[in-house]
Amino acid sequence: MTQETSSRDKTLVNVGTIGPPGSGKTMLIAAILQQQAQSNLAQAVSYDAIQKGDIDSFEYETANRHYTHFDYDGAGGSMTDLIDNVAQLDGVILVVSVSEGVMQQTRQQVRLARQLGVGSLIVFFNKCDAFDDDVLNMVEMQVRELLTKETFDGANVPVIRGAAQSALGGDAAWQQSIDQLLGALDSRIPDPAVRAEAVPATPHKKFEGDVYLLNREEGGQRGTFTADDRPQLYISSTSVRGTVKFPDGVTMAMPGDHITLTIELDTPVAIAAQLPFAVFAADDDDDDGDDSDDDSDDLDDAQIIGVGIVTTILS
Ligand SMILES: Nc1nc2c(ncn2[C@@H]2O[C@H](COP(=O)(O)OP(=O)(O)O)[C@@H](O)[C@H]2O)c(=O)[nH]1
Ligand SMILES: [Mg+2]
Repeated sequence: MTQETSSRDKTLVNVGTIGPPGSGKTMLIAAILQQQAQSNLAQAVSYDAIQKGDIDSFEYETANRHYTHFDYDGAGGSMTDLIDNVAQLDGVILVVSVSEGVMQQTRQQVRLARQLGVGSLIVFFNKCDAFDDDVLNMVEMQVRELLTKETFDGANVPVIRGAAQSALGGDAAWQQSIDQLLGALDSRIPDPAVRAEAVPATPHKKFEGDVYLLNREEGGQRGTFTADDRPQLYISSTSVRGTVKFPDGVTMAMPGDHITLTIELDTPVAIAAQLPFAVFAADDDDDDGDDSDDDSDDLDDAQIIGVGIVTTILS
């Protein structure tokens, strides 16, 4: 890029795309890169190249900002990716395809974003090329209702009507939707304050956490969650089994509940207050002999139960 001098002074902003598989996240990244490449503000990467999955973040600039863009694929395991670096995100782009509308993964990811403290959320409403205004209005209303329900400012969240594939294909009208999206990122995501120094994480086994149990619509469990469950926790990029203790007088919790849990991990993990984590149903039939606890592969097909934040380290 030939922007070296000016780019040095640009504000660094991290964003991520969430949204169900097939909603158009990869196409959107390709379209943004192509668009900004025309003004020398990015290097274009083809849809096929992005699709290979070897690149985990993408860089582009606007007049005053340098964006680093992460893609979260929306499949079960990628929730763990979002948990891993949500603390670095300044804003999230939720991609909703008009053809599918609000899906279970949409609900789950919005809930997760909320629980994990994502402040700025912008909706890219994709595949608008294929539908008329009546449909767009109806689906947009569902999206705003969902956001309101999840305590985002549903009425005022920017919903950009776009078509990533058409923009990528060179359709000037839809390329404008990419400009609108970038404009919304610039204006709606506040300049990041100086990032707080991360509290050094040291190995601990026991902590208290605030947990939200996802309901069925969000892809959570059907039944109750009790102290007899020994769930699989995903925390600090580690998958580890744990024992849970409920608050005094509480014996179980239902999907949709918020609960304070005391969690004791089977093995110590480097953790600190404010760290996000996810709770999965343990797969007791897992006898593949893979005891590795330093990756999330074993959680790809696991049933997610809840998402939480460490509040207090106990021991
Ligand atoms: N009609 C229409 N289809 C689109 C558009 N963007 C993406 N698609 C379709 O949706 C499919 C999935 O897109 P992709 O970006 O791979 O979705 P991802 O799984 O969210 O990354 C693509 O193969 C396209 O066929 C669009 O703007 N309009
Ligand atoms: Mg994709």
